[in-house]
Amino acid sequence: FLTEPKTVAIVGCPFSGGQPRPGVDRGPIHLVDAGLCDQLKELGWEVKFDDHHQFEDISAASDPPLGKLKNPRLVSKVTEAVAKTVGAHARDGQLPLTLGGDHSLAMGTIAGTLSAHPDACVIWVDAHADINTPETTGSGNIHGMPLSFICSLVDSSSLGGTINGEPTPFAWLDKVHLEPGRLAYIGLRDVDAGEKEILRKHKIPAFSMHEVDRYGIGQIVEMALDRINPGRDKPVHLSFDVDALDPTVAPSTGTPVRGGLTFREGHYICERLWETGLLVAVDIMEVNPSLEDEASVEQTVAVGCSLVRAALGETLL
Ligand code: Z70
Ligand code: MN
Ligand code: MN
Ligand code: MN
Repeated sequence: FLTEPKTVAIVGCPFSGGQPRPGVDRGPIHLVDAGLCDQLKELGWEVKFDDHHQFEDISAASDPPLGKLKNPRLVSKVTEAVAKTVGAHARDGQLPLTLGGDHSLAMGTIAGTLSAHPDACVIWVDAHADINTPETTGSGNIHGMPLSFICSLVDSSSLGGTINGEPTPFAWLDKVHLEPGRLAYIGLRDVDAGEKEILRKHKIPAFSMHEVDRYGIGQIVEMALDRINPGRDKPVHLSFDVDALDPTVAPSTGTPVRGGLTFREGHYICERLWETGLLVAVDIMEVNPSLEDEASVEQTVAVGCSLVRAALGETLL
């Protein structure tokens, strides 16, 4: 799916409006400053990186909540811009690598991928399911909801229609649609009751830490691919929230949850997806350099870079 010479387009997204903790917008800056571009050139990639995305700002005063949703107009504007950028790179045969920023950005990255590869499927590596709807969300934080929008689970009365009686700003997502059966999760361990119901209702393949323990990561990745990509012929988008990793591995993230993936399990997922030859887009999300001490930040940023290298073909031998 990628054209030669293989080119990675780094889309730096300093954005934190999908959740309340400041600092996650500095994640992409730290990942790039750690030398990610040179590391990828070292692996033989052409690297396109101009600068981090400059997003239009919408003041908090002109963006009051819609129902429970916080910063809805800002998140919509930013993710629409990301969708255009990621989509343009993907249609050029490049591999868009989006650095977050919070995970609401995946509304944009997956929409962009689908515009170039309509039959793409998604591997979502996360402690959380990020599939709350505007109705089921407890927090109102949109980083806990991107998949409900992408999979068109937001009912038509709210998507492109109204939320709490007001017109929603998410009409640009109306024609974007990922079949829930083309999404698989790995690493879940903090899923809200309403989300569990959604996963059951739509039969979304979900491999929690329990399944990782039971079958081992090698089998889990094949089981996930068997469900969403049985012929191993469809393009794959990897959306990796670093909180999928155990907090001892990636401490500097907004909502660490104990009992996560080991360093190797996280890397194995990336390596195996690269090995399939099907990978068309990668997101690394939720690195927050303002959390924990300096050593933890350095460790988390280094792990983020290392996951990217694993997904882009750094071989062990
Ligand atoms: C919860 C919510 C979430 C990340 C927290 C948490 C979602 N399900 N995602 N941290 N990365 O607010 O909807
Ligand atoms: Mn997430
Ligand atoms: Mn998460
Ligand atoms: Mn839709």
